[in-house]
Amino acid sequence: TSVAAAAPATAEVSALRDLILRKLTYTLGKAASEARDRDWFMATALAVRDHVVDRFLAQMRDRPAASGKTVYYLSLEFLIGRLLRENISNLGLTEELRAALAELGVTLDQARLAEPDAALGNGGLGRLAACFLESMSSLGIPAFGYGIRYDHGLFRQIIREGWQQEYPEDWLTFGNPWEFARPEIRHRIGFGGEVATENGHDGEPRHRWHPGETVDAVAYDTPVVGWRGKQVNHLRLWRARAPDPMRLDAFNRGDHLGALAEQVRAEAISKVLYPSDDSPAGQELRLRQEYFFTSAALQDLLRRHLRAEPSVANLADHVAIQLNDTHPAIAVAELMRLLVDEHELPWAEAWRITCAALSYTNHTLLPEALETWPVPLMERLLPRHMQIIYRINAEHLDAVRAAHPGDDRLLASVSLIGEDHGRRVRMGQLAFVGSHKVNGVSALHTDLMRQTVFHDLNGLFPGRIVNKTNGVSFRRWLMQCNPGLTALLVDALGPRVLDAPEALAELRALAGDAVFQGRFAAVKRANKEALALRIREQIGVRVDPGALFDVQIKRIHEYKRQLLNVLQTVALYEAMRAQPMRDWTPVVKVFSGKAAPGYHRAKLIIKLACDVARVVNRDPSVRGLLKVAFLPNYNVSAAEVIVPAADLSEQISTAGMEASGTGNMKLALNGALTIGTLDGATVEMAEHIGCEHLFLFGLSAAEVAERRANGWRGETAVAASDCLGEVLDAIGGGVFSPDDHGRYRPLVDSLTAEDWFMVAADFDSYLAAQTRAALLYRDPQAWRREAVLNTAGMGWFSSDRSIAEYAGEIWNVPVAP
Ligand code: DL6
Repeated sequence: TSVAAAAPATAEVSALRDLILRKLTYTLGKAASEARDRDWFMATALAVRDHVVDRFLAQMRDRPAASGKTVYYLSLEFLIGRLLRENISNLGLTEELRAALAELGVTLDQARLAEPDAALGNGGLGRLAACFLESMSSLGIPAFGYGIRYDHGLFRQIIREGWQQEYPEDWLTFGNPWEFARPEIRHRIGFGGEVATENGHDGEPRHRWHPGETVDAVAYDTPVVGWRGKQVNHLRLWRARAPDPMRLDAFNRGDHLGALAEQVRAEAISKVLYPSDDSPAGQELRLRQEYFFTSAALQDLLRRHLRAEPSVANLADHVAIQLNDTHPAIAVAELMRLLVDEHELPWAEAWRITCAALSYTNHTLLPEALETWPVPLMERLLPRHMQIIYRINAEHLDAVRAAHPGDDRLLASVSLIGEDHGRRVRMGQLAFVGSHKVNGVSALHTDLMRQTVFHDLNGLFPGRIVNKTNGVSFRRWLMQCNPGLTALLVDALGPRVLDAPEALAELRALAGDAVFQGRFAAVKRANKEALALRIREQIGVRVDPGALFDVQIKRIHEYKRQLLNVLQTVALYEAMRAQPMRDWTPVVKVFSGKAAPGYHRAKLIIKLACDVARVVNRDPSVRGLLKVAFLPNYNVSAAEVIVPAADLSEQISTAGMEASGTGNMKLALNGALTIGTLDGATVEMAEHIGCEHLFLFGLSAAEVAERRANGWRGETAVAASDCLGEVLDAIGGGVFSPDDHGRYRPLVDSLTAEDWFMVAADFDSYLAAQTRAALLYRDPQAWRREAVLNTAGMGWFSSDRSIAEYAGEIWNVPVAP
């Protein structure tokens, strides 16, 4: 059932059916009798796309109303997943389409599930960008998302004997029906070469960059449909093309490979998504990707601006450019270059425009993820930008010196060039200095930004740092992924809940109502049955849908502490074996997530989870009361099945390390109870839901910092714990790895030594929280009440709220009422 499940009008259904058939026949060249699911998906998507084209073109054509401002959201990642269900739901076409396909003998699910999952992102940062674009359309904010059209998105994960293996992902193999190729929208991107200095007519030297190498950025546009089809924005992704398709002279000489070498080098830029979300590989290709899409975006928006305005002087009145992390931070230097060198503005005026137009979102405090580039690499690849960065830095440091004479520590700390590991350009500092606002993504994260990485810059530019707590699209993460719950909410609260998520708060009055609880639980049960089926089909493990579904789905990273969850699983397993006849709460542990390919520790944690699963799932002495499932190839589409089925949401990062989290929001919105630390946006969730309705545990961010400063060692926690020692002995001694007894020794040793991620430190407190959860689950009424209260408290975490805050405080654009 869809959200607006009124009976579809016959005429519309027939028109849609005919359109799909025409697309199938005349665009795809397939007979209906021959068509596979994929063909039906393609034909359907093309038909749906026709419904948005007019509004899509209107965005291109019309000047934005009122403020006259367009938002440009620059992001190296857009984790969009599948679009069919989102588009038809936002257009209110779901029932028409279902009926139209039925007349063709096809189910909506057949077509829907044949859509590839567009994984142009690694995790939270990319998915946030996708939710934000949809929210901008829904709020009627004219916007462009700019990114890269990767040929291959995030790798496909296969688990072979417990080990992660990576395979290329192929979302474009059969074509992408949503996008419009725009070969005529093409910008030239330079690399390398030299900078010539001439005398300008005003006596100022003029710099001209003569790149040694050029690549073309070609646009591909995907419509982003807002809720109720209000506004259709652009996701404009750039593909790298060589200006010349090959060296014909070399080809004719018989040097076939050599003839194509330049093309391959140029086009490598948009070949593959960089598969890490936590560390810049100081690799040239990554820097090329960053500059490539940033330059294309800025050239594009300047060209659009100049189509309507006589000059670039009023650029900042018409554009707001949001830098999603430091990946597009080179925009500071590139916009200056375009304004000063190409449009011949005086430096000071260009700087004023640049700072007024740009703003920057920080998404992590992990030191390894704060991008820096070696100065020699920058000088070679982007020589003019390096000159510009030097000048920005010189003026910035002059101002600091004037205000704080003799403070060399401060100068070193706020300089755009770091000297610690060779001379490197600090992209975070560059983005900070060149933006009028810098934001963190949760209240805690923003506070920590002020106290740590940007402490000194915050002192120099008070008020520049603001908080914008993340949110998620309720269309995707409630209405589309959980139609059962949505129908129940509409029934209980009225259809306005679809447009006004704050209405969810009214659920509180129903939390104790046994009838409502029963309906809420029935929806959850159906979703759990669907997940149980998926688990059986994917990995052959049978699970009981009546068990507590305890879910940890996210990138695999030490700070996210999947290891802590595995340790507790082992503790529970051992306890069950020791007392087999106790009245245990049946539990299914669901893990899913990818590790960066070079992150060996994270891959070892996956292997451990799989080894534990193998032993536990086969052990008759636990009588099926504990099952462990590691579901391979986590992606947006998988999350859409797992999130609605979760009872317990694991948000157990080391406090202070998760900037925000957004999975925490999706799961709670769908009625999962959170077991978590006071980290990221979970802190604010606890405030909105009521902290007594979460299973909170563990050290606070301040306590973590204090332990680290005082040379904490995990062995202290092991000595104090009743069972941690046994758990570590079992894992370290090879109980779960009989083929390689020493496999997990390094993992275990790190927990007894430095225990940087406070896994040992938090273990007992986590175990106690798990016990509280298991006990509560035995009282279905009490559990259901909590589940309803969790959904009720989540209205504030809509990405519409986040975007409205960006619009008001950062972009200065109005939001349609
Ligand atoms: O802001 C979106 C998302 C947060 O919810 C996560 O807490 C955070 O880890 C993630 N950050 C990254 C950082 N990658 N880089 N650079 O993905 O952002």
